[in-house]
Amino acid sequence: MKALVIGGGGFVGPYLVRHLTDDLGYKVTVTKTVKETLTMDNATVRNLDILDMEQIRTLLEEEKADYLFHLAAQSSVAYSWKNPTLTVDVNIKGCINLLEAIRLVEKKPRVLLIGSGEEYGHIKKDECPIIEDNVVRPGNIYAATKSCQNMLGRIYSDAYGLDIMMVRAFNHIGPNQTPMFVVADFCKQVADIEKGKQEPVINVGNLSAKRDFTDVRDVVKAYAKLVAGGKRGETYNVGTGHAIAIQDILNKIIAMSDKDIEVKVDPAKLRPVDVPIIEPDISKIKKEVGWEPLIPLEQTLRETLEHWRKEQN
Ligand code: A2R
Repeated sequence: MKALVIGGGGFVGPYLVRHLTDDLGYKVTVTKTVKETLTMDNATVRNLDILDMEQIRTLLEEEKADYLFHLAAQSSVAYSWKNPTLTVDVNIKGCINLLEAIRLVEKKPRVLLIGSGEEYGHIKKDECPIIEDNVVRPGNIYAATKSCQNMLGRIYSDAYGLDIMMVRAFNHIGPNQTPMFVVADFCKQVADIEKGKQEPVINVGNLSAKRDFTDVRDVVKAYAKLVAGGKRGETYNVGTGHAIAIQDILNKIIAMSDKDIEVKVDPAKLRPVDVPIIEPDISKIKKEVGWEPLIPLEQTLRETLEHWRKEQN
């Protein structure tokens, strides 16, 4: 099997590529942006800007992949408030460029579009755990763009018969994630404190929000199973099925350190709108492709903290 990973220079890409090559034996080409550095042992790395449709078309014609994973995105909710135009460009225009290019080439891959649990937005109490057919009420700009991507995927699947599946991935975490995301941010701050680079005060945003956290190594296995065995035009939740308060995550990380750490709310880390709870129902993906997460949260948190401790050295 030949797989093409678009936007593989970020957090998830290298984990996905390693799973596809090392565990599944696929031949893989992965794209990154010009400014990124990415070296993968068993995969071909190419530059791609998804805002340029001709570049995508050439890539598809040359690669003739069986499976395509679309990871490229402006993936930060916080940054989407700061730069909504870029977020809309990359996440919506980039996606339509990709879908159009696929429509126009002869060898069409099975496609997995990576959306987000954020798409559900303002979830009502009785809607949790949330199923894929629930109404979506995106609560931020990133979520709105991912929801639009999901609709485009469905439209291209229905109108042109393209073999496209969509996922709504809930928060995924692990070593190497940028500290723009909450768990990496907390772990980095704790490692900085341990190294004496930061006062023993950890700066936090909204701690009451409840989110579902899955290890990235479990998440990429879900993606591989879905692109191979998912149903055309369908959307699948990817998560653990159990939301946890950010406060509890913070407590677990602090408990892994022997430093006495104070917690301080930093207004700069509070988002303009926050959604109180996001928790998925994962029975659809379990039933249809037999995936479920295996790595316990404590292990992921420990390994992420270890990663940041090593970064200090
Ligand atoms: O912005 P950069 O240079 O870090 O590159 C990001 C890339 N990307 C692009 N690729 C091609 N053409 C563009 N115009 C473009 N703009 C951004 O997408 C980055 O390498 C990649 C996304 O990686 P991360 O931001 O690290 O996201 P992550 O955590 O790997 O999540 C993968 C997917 C995303 O669609 C998320 O929204 C979703 O899973 O949760």
